[in-house]
Amino acid sequence: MKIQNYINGQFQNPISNEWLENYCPSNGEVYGQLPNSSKADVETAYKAAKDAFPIWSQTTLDERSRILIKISELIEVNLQRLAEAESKDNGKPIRLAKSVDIPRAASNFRFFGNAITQFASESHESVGQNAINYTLRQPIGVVGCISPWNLPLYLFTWKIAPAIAAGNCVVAKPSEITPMTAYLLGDICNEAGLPKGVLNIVHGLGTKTGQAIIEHPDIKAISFTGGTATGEHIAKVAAPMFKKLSLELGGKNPNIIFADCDYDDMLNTTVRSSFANQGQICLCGSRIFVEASIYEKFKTDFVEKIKQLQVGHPSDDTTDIGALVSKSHLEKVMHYINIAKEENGIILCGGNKITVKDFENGYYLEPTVIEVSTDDCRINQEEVFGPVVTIMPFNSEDDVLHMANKVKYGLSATLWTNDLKRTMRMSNQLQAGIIWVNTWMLRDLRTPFGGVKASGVGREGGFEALRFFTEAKNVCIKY
Ligand code: TXE
Repeated sequence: MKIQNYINGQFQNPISNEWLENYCPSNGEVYGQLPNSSKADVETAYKAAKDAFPIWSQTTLDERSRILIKISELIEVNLQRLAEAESKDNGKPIRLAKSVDIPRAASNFRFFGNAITQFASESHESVGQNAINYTLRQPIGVVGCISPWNLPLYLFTWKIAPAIAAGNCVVAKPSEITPMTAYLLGDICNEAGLPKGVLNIVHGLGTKTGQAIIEHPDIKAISFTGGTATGEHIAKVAAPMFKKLSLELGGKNPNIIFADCDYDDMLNTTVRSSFANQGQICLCGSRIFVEASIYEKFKTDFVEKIKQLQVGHPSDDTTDIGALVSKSHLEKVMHYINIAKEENGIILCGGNKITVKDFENGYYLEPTVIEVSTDDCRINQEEVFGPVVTIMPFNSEDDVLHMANKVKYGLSATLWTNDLKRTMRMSNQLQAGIIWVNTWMLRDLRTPFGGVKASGVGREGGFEALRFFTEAKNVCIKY
């Protein structure tokens, strides 16, 4: 299966005719090729986007909205096909792709198709000066969207939908590790009547194709989700050109459990917040802190539940944990498990690669729970991004708050308690962009999404995303 670039509404081979191999994580085999696009391909995509911009930016909100909602509907019509493709490309259980990834990709288009019709700008009357100011929110022009491999179509559309809703034209690059559903999106956009050139999808390596996007002097804004090191690099390249940047980066999120929580609800949700998508979600709660009085009980119950999780082939409906996304990622996660052992972490369950019958070369790993006695160890400070969590007890609110904040990241935090005053105190003081209390990953697309510290800059979601993808221009009229 050969994936092609989608430029100016058409599918094209890379100009150099160079290709990369696409691996299937569940069996370790190459099952297709994707373009190894160069600067020249990015330039072609840029030109298509630039040419489409004058008309698209002047297309009525009603019409833009209609097209985005049509794309959303077509994603729903193609749910099964897209879910199968996502599961095969990424290794995630088909159940998850069907219930989360693809439905949320559809929601992204529907949400921003509706949101753009409600997006309003401000006006300020300068009282006593006989003047009125109003703010225009104008699209930026050609923007770049670069997305990662963990939630491929979901995060790809999370960027593209607001960008085009706001009237921009896009040069987008999905992760080279999971290009398939972005490729399939091209046909859907054509069928929905998205004018050619509004969205251009260029496949290839981050260091080559991605680099050409971020270096392009006329791509004026970059929305990126991925690793913190890559985010740092993008910021350095983009800064001298004064590009607008939205960077959603890594996390090392605390999951803080107090004895007064609703225990069963907490336990079930913590299984999910630890291991959903093989732990490869930037929002996963990878550091679990449990109040000392319930620590031993939690430890026993949690480990028992984790041992019941089924690791298996992603297309099997009973699979809870599929394959990790790539061989090198599996090795990275294994490396961290070894580091934890060297640091005297106690492996309470998991820790080993798994061989799934008939798929012996797939990238499977047991869900792993590690007990740590100190918060300073590397396994508790660095992002692993796999099916690995640590647990440790805490004695007081102050102690746990201190440990929760003592990492370089600040994406999300989860808090389990029924004490309202504690909820308020801790929510105010936790250093994170997103706090969940007595829940996890409950998403309302109107809310601001993003992190602080090394988890990034900027916010996506709702009108925040539409503000990011527009320039505010104030007009002052004296009368
Ligand atoms: O991500 P990269 P990787 C974390 C996680 C993971 C680590 C590395 O800890 O182990 O990052 O993952 C493109 N210019 N997260 O290496 O490289 C790349 O092609 C422009 C957290 O796979 O950051 C891909 O499309 N683009 C995370 C995208 O950036 C470049 C999700 C992300 O890949 C580029 C994924 C460059 N120079 C990993 N280099 C989250 N926050 O959800 C790479 N890219």
